[in-house]
Amino acid sequence: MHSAPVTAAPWLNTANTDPTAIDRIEMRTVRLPLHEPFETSFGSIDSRLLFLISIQANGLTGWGEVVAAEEPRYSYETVGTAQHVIRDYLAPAMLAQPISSLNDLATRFASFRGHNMAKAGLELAYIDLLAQLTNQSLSRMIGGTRARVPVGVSLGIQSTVAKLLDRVEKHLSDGYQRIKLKIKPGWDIDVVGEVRRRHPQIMLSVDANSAYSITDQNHLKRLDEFDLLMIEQPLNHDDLIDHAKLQSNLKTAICLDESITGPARARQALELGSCRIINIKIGRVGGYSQALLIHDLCFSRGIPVWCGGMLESGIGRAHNISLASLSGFSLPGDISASARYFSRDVIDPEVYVLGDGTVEVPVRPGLGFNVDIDYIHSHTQTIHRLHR
Ligand code: OSB
Ligand code: MG
Repeated sequence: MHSAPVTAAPWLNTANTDPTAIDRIEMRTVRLPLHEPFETSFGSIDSRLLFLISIQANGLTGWGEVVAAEEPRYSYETVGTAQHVIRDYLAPAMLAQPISSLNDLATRFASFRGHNMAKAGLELAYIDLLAQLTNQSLSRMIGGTRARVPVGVSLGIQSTVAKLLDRVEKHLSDGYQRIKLKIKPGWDIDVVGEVRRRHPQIMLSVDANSAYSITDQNHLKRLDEFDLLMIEQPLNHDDLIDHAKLQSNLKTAICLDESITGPARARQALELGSCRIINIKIGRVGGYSQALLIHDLCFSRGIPVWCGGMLESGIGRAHNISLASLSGFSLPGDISASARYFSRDVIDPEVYVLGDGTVEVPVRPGLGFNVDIDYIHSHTQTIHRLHR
């Protein structure tokens, strides 16, 4: 069954280069319009305010992305809180002395509570830099084993079922291996039933983003008849207990997203039986250091994981692809083509989905994509530079 070796990731604890002295950290906000509004149970957005991080050391630039949204809906973090926490706490800790390993950086960050997306943005930039310094791809750096990763697409709530069916068909014909439907009360059983009737064989899942409570148990049980791959985060964002109750009454696997804020929560969720699948987002859990620990925990227990998405630019997307190349990521990730969200991405080439519903894992050193700095400049709203 699970005979392949777990993540090697020796650099987690041991340095494989001389300590890296970071010269400068740059925080930048960039607004990109979305092709079409993205609606979840939180509401609808029609543009994405990206928060990009670049760090400089040894004449190289490492890129990361803070995935926080503008409003504290999915998470309490926002672009504003992340700017504050990075500027006043995390960047000074990062610049204080040369960094000897990811573990060294994660240990410095651990003394500040929460703000996982802010921490992750800096970890991403550090790992990109380290990959360039050691002349290897991000995937190779973290012990990835896949040359291509399977991908699915997350479809927002639409104004009509006909429009949704249209989106489903388009993305199936683009090759996506799994369709995920956002649901909320009033946009659930009938809609999912309609999609299932039209597409009896596809890998189909739903994501409620916490729109239900345990008193909706009988309602949610009706989803069992649609042979779904999973029901993602049906209940409260910080709940594990009610999810365990619900899971014991459902045939369909529950996947937790919002509730899994780190390795300890992942362990607790598995011990309580709150879910059978875990969605790993590097931002939500606080960086590669934490994502790898959750991956390894789940791998050792035979729990499938997959890589979630946060409407990232190509920079965050490139990091997600590398994460999803680890052996435990056995289910399709929310890693769509750049063109799914943006008419033009900040990387070149953009992320493409191949006809078989996979994305190629880059082999070039670092991110594996060129960062289109001119395009970024042209859409930049704010820049803050922090120096050693
Ligand atoms: O719950 O997975 C989620 C987007 C923003 C915030 C939360 C979620 C999502 C998505 C889209 O579902 C995933 C993506 O394609 O980036
Ligand atoms: Mg989700």
